[in-house]
Amino acid sequence: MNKIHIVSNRLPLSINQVKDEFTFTPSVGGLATGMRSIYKDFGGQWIGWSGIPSEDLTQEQLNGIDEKLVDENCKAVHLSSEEINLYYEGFSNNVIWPLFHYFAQYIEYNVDYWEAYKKVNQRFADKVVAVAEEGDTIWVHDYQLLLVPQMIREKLPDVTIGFFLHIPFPSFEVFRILPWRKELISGMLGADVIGFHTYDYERHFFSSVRRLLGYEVSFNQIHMEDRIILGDAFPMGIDYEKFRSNADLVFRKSLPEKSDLHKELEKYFLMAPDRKLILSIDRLDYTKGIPNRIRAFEYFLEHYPEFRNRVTLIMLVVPSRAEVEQYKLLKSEIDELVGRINGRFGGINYTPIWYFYRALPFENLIELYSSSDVALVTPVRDGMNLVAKEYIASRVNQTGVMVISEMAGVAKELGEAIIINPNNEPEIAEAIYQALTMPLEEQRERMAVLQQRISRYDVFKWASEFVDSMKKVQTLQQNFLAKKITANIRKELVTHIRTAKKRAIFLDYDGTLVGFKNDPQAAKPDQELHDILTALESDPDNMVTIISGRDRETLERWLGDHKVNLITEHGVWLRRIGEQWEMIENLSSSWKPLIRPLLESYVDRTPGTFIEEKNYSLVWHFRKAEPEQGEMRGNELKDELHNMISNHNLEIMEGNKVIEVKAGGINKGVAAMRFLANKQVDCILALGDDWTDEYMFRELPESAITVKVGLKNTAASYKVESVNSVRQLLKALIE
Ligand code: GDG
Repeated sequence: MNKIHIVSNRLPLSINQVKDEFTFTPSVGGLATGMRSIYKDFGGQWIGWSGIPSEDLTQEQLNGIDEKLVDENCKAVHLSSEEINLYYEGFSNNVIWPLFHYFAQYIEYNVDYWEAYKKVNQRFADKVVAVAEEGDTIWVHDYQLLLVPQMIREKLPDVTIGFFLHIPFPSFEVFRILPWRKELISGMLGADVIGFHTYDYERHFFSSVRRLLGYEVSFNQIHMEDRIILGDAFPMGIDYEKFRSNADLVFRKSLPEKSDLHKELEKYFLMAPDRKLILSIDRLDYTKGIPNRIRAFEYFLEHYPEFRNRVTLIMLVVPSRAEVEQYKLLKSEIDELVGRINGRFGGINYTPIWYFYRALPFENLIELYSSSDVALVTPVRDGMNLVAKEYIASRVNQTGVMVISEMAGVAKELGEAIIINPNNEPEIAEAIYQALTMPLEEQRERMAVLQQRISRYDVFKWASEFVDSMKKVQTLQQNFLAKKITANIRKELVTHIRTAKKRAIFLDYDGTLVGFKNDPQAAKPDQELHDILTALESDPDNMVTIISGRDRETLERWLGDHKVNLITEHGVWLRRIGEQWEMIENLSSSWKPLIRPLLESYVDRTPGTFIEEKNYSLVWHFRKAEPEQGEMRGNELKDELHNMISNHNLEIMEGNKVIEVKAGGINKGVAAMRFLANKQVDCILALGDDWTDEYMFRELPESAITVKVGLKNTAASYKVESVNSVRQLLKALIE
């Protein structure tokens, strides 16, 4: 693998200025730690904002920073205060953040924010384009840069791009609210691998892709016109060993070495050994469920009076976005609640809530984790929540209880924790009680399992799994491209076909010669297609056959005047040029009354679907249904049909948004071979787009040139992207 470059809103360091001198302090956050190994090992650059508004510095100073950053393998994107206001505070934090955390009421719909977001995303992408070379891999991070993957792809179509979203991806019903929803999702789809913390976020994203852009999603792959994109869940981990070893040190420190906070904590327990501490740590944010937590604690003290004077909640709230109105209101609400509870239950020697509104050094953080009997993490929405994992890693003696909100991504990995609904205050109070009274043995049992899991999938494993996926997707794309008909391959194929003396050409109709329409009767041949067919049939050495799942009447009406053979209903009927229809195989339709009621029940229950009746088959069409409901009902129907037909000579065919039940024993492959029997041809060309055409690709002799329209796995020897590329190929044959 060539270089891997990282792109994130901030560089992994902060820049300190003393007069004209600049020094760097490395960031210690999870992302910086996890990525440091990746971008250094793979010799890449980190592209991000420097953290200083550009107008605060002269051009000379900016150049000076850029030069110094070279040694750190970093490239700065310099942003002005206005850009930060509009792109970062505005669109990122006042539009995407509330929307993706289900706080739609806080969204500020402001076109200036959106314009700045696009402009700044383009600045990031341009910086990447200036740095990256062909064959490199680029890993873009988070909600501030959703448009960057597509912007890079436009300039560097052949690089591999990964994107990881650190916050939740909301359900389609919420995501659709945004006026710029399609642009955002298209921006993300510039990537080859798209990662989320949980499978739920992943499936919400797929649902938006399907509904807004109509791309097919099969398992965890999105099939675009010219690429395959992998979506997957990669739950981010922490630097487990760092937390474990530092927590280990806390217990070994002599009294003089201990911090003031640590001494205070020890004093608290000295006053009464059966005292307990509950810990919560978060940034000040409405997603974190801080007021709920305080109210639940109040409810707990009310209902379990025996714990008054014995339990303290330590709340570390790190200031953030202090100038934004909602955050100001939240801060006053918290201040008020804390005041009320401390006033109500506190005393000379007892403060129910110790409230720190500031950031603390790492050492203090570890002391808090080590000293607290319970961690109470109650966000109303949280992408992952690393605090929960850090608490678990810091419990070196394996005691302690984790209470976690089911709305945090991390809850999926913490089956042994006490899981609560953050909006249910009595339930949280009950969980606090359960945690405080949990026998030590049970605590150890639960904690041991949690620790094992969190230590195995740490931040380094997370990063390397994501990198592995970016490698895997390269192989997938290569396999796809290997079969793709490029301009050169097309030239060779055309020469080969034209030198043949007698050619059999099999053409599927829908999805191959014409695009899909909501109403199947609207997919009539257009003038261009008529012209192509006329030119093809005018060469007596071309034997053209349209081979389709359509009924006889429609194809005859549309193409009857051409000098082409027609094979319909997936091979049931054949009309040779100038002759009458004949049946390729004798079939029965006596089964139809048994199957029709089942299909009708699906039509009744699934708006937009309908039944098409052919001579020897019944088809349920769901193209006009709501995409997800159609897919879901389609899967149900297939299942029911399989059970029903097991003892009958019937087949279920799955086409593009159709499920067809037909008499067994005949398919396009059998039909094509019957048609070719006793004919002298020295070149066979067959084109088709769906599952029913795969029979043809498999049955035809190996020397046949078989071409699949679309990206999916296929038995065909070649692929083209679209109906348009099919027409280009056919035109090249007749030119
Ligand atoms: C996003 C998503 C997702 C906190 N206070 C102090 C301090 N911290 C450290 C913690 C922890 C980190 O900050 C907070 O991590 P979170 O996971 O809670 O949230 P974010 O990183 O803000 O946000 C989130 C995450 O990305 C990763 O993908 O989990 O859901 O919102 O590491 O230890 N560190 C120090 N002093 C403090 O006072 N030193």
